[in-house]
Amino acid sequence: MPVDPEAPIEVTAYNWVPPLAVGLVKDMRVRWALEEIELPYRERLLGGAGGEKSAGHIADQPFGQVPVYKEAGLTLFESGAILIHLGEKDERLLPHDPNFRARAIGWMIAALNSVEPFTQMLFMMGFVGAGRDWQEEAKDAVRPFAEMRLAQLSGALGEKEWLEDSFTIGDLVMIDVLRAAREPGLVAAHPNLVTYVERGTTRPAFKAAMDAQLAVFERNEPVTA
Ligand SMILES: N[C@@H](CCC(=O)N[C@@H](CS)C(=O)NCC(=O)O)C(=O)O
Repeated sequence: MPVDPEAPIEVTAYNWVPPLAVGLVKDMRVRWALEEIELPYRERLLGGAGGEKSAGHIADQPFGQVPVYKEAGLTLFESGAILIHLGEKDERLLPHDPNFRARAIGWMIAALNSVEPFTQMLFMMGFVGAGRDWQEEAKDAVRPFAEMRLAQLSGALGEKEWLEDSFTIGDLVMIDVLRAAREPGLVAAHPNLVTYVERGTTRPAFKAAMDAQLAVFERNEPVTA
């Protein structure tokens, strides 16, 4: 279990989030990657999501978000950048072969830039549009784009276990994006994506990361930053 208050690596997370975000906060990606490569980390807890951001946090993360990753001499934000950095430490996340590595990074960017914008927009409309008369119309406008991307991804994955020859940060982020796509029927329409998400989320490292994120909320941890 890599959460260790004495560890040299620090990951910033929230001590509280709204119920719909529990288990989905993006420090999960960093926790999961660290668990995969068995690197211990300490947690730095910010007050609840949506609260006021301290100047210190804005200096670390200009958008006031989590995750932030720190190690000696380096403060890094953006989950994708953090995962590339961790992948450079360990080929269990990013293979050494340059072409394989480039394709793994490509898949990670596809998750962040080609799939997540649509799935996340649908997710957001579920709460920013709650009780508004335009909610269903707005979701109907976005849903076909999300459906198209998932159909394309399903075609690319086919019957393969992972997007490339072995599990990489491309799979880690893609699976994290897919498991957050809670719009009914969206992922379920593609049995190979359903089993792909199951394959990722039953990895012991994922489970350990999830337990660590949930433990913070369950313990109602005090803010440490
Ligand atoms: N692109 C960023 C997104 C991070 C992000 O969306 N963080 C959310 C939690 S999941 C957050 O801190 N939201 C609060 C806010 O935006 O003020 C990344 O991948 O690191």
